[in-house]
Amino acid sequence: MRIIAEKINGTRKAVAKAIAERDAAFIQYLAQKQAAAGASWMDVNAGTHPDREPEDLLWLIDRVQGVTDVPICLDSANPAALRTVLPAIKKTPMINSISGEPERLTGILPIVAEHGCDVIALCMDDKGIPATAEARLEVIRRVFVETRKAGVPDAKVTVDPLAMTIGTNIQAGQIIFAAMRAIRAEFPEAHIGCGLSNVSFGLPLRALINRSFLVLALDAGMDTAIIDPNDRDLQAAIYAGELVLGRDKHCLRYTRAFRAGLLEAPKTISA
Ligand code: THG
Repeated sequence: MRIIAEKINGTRKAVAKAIAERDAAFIQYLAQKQAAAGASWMDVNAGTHPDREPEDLLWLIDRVQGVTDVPICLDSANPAALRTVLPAIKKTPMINSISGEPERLTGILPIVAEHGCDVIALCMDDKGIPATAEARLEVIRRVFVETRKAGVPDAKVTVDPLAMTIGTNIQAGQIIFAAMRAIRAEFPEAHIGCGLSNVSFGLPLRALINRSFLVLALDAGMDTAIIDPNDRDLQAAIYAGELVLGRDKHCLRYTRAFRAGLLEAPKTISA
């Protein structure tokens, strides 16, 4: 599983405060902890102040790059912010995200193509998130027409089918798994990834639901997860899930993770 570490996100209260106070130590603590837990990319999101986003994002990136060389996943829909920070980035970043929305395709896709970035493509357009798996596939087909036209190889695209809240639609899980299987079949070179935060919204014991969702999504073709890599229970479920699905030759990664003490308590870091 490719892991995009989610904790450096300015929509979280503690991170918003750290950005406002330029608390480098806190950001670097999160970066180091997530890197040590095996992050493949470090998602960096400066929050919801469009006027301050370019400078806040640049500050965050400089802090992260000061303590780890894990590549960055730029979580921004703001072309101006992306263009501001790109010259300062050491390793080619992933960009999170484009979608079928025309302004994202015109504003962000050229940046992705120009810099040879990986990119996350959301299954939505200017009309919102389609209700069915088939309609999400329709949207993403149109996005692939554009990424291919721009010269971005399918293997650099991670499709996010956008997991919705099961508490308000008991079919939401099945819709996502069907979308993942259809994407895997039609775009075999592309990656599939999503975040978990919406899945369990409004329900008790959210972590339990997220964990079950993630293991079932593995079987549906998901290979990239936007998660807290320090969540031991979630990591343990991934190792065990990949083992059971036959994706861990000689059970090597599972047994190695066990011996390294990665599959047991403590549950997560506190920040
Ligand atoms: N798809 C894509 N990008 C995304 C998302 C997605 N980026 C943002 C988000 N979703 C994933 N990132 C986070 C970051 C932090 C948290 C959840 C998702 C988080 N949540 C706390 C929790 O769940 O307990 C509560 C917030 C807090 O700590 O203040 O930490 O789906 N492409």
